[in-house]
Order: sequence, then structure tokens, then C-alpha cells
Amino acid sequence: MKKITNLKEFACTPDRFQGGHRLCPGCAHGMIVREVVNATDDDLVISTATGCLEVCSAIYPYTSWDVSWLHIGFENAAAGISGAEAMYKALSRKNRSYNPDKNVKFVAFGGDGGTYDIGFQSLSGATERGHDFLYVCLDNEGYMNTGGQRSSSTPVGAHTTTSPRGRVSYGEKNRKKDLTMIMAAHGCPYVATAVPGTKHWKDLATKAAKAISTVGPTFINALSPCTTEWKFKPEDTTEIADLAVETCMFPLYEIEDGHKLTITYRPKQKIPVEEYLGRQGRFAHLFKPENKWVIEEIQKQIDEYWEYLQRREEAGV
Ligand SMILES: Cc1ncc(C[n+]2csc(CCOP(=O)(O)OP(=O)(O)O)c2C)c(N)n1
Ligand code: SF4
Repeated sequence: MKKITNLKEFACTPDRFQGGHRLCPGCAHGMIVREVVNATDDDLVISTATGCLEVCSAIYPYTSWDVSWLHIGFENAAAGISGAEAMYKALSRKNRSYNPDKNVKFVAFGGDGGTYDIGFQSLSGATERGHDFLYVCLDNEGYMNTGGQRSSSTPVGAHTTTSPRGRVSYGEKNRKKDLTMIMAAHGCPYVATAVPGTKHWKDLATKAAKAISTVGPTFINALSPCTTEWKFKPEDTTEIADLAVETCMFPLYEIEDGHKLTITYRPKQKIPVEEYLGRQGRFAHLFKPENKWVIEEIQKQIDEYWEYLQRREEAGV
């Protein structure tokens, strides 16, 4: 496992996800990808589901990927990477691998649309079959590449083009699906949540290094603030990610062997969720007097979930 020491050293790792891509200014997708691929020195094979990352980083004949890379459908990034991993294993067994001295690792990236929803069956299947890969969900809480529709990861109250705010609607009504726990319930040897940015860069990089070096299916759910559809200024991306953690809207934790839960960052003082919601246009309507109850409901859900995580950690189950 690569040892993640200090930021200077980590930042000097030769990039395998190059600049020049077309992600929007301030997009967190690129930050997360760069941190993940730089968290290992092993050779990589990557599959990427259709979504912002894929359309912005591989516009033929250009590409930002300096590793072996497969573009795969919206629904099957996990199936694609498990096929590549199985082929590599088979060739190695027959002594036909292109370089037997090299360690090759397999990583898939998908948005929340491609992971929580449409790609979930292929992810669940690849996990159940026990392939050796890391799957990273770039969770920007909506289908952003196609104009900002809701997904099953969209949080309560958010305005999206298919859960619009208006006279009779306060935005998204369903609770965000708890995919991290669902992946843990598959018995994955390692699952974790993470955010990009300056404050928690080491948490993400260490989790990625750990997941890549763990044998078997591993999963990281990385919150990916989207300047365009969440509506905040591009220079605020890392601050928004930090606020998600400080409010416990997106708590940082890891689960080993399907059950052993560890909270990897504990805010000194949990900040009220208004601070997070108020910084994003997608929640602006919640601050109208008639929608105040929605913010109270979100706060209640956050408090209950934080309590639940702490109890599980204490119980060690
Ligand atoms: C089976 C299928 N359904 C729909 C589409 C159209 N489509 C392409 S990308 C996309 C949304 C991607 O959303 P997400 O996975 O959350 O990634 P993001 O763009 O937000 O990074 C959709 C609906 C498709 N390519 N394939
Ligand atoms: S729409 Fe959002 S997720 Fe997509 S490239 Fe722009 S900022 Fe990134």
C-alpha cells in the first residue's frame, strides 16, 4: 500500500489524469479522480461510466487519461472492470500477461446516476462475484451531464429539473438512498465515504490507497460538489465539501469486512445545516417561511443518522 505522507510529496506524484479536460471550472470530479489515481504506484486499468467525467475527459481524439482506460455504458462500469480483471487473471495464469512483474489494479468511476440507479445491478453483481477492484462513485447528487435531473442520491429539498421548486413543491421529496451502507451489506472488505479538498485530502487519499491495496471488491462514495447544478461559485468547491462534513450532511467513515465501522473525522462542533444549504442555489427556496419545516426535517434526519453512526462505531458491529 502506498504510504500517503505529506501534501507536497503527494501533489508531486506524476499525474495520470492530466489537465486540459473540459470539466466545468470548480468541478470536484477531477479533484477526486486525481487523488484516487495518485494514491497508488501500481499500473491501473480504469473503466468510466457515461457521465460528466467521461464526456469531459475523452473527447476524441483527445484524452486526459494517462492509464489504460475503458469507456463503458452508463449502466455497466462495474461489469466492464470485472471483465478486464477476470481477463487479466486468466492471462496471468497462462503466463501470458504483458508484464508479469507489474502489479495491475482495477478501478471504476461512475456518477451517482450510473451507480445508485442505472449501474447498481452491475455493481452489485461484480461485488457478489468477488472481483478485485475499487469502485468510486462521484456523487454529485444528480444526473448533471444531461441537465441536472434528480437521482436516488438527490437530498431532500434540492431543486432539480425533475424535482423542481415551485408554488406546490419544495423540491426533492424522497430521502437520499444510503448506498454506502448497501455496499457494506454486500460484505465488501472495504467501503468508505470521502470528500475532495484541502482539509480532508489525506482522508480521501489514504482511503483510496487502502481500497486499492485490499483484495476483493471495494467501494468509495465521494461527495462531488457540482458548481453548475448546485449553484455556487467555482472557487467555493472545497469549502462546500468541508461544510458537508462539518454539518454531518455527509459524514466521513469507513466500514471494514461489511460491519466494522470507524468514523474517520469528527467535527468539533456540528454546524447547523443551514450553513451548508444556504451556500447553494439548489436549496435557496427552503429559506422561504413556508419551507422552514423542510430545513428542520433535514436537520432532524442528520442528527439521527449521526447518532446512529456513533452507536454503531461504539458497538463495533
Ligand atoms: C442506459 C442509458 N440511459 C440514459 C443515458 C443518458 N445519459 C448519459 S449520461 C446521463 C446522466 C449521468 O449522470 P451521473 O451518472 O450522475 O453522472 P454525472 O453526469 O452527474 O457526472 C444520462 C441520463 C445513457 N447514456 N444510457
Ligand atoms: S455539470 Fe457539475 S459535475 Fe458536470 S462537469 Fe460541470 S461541475 Fe462537474
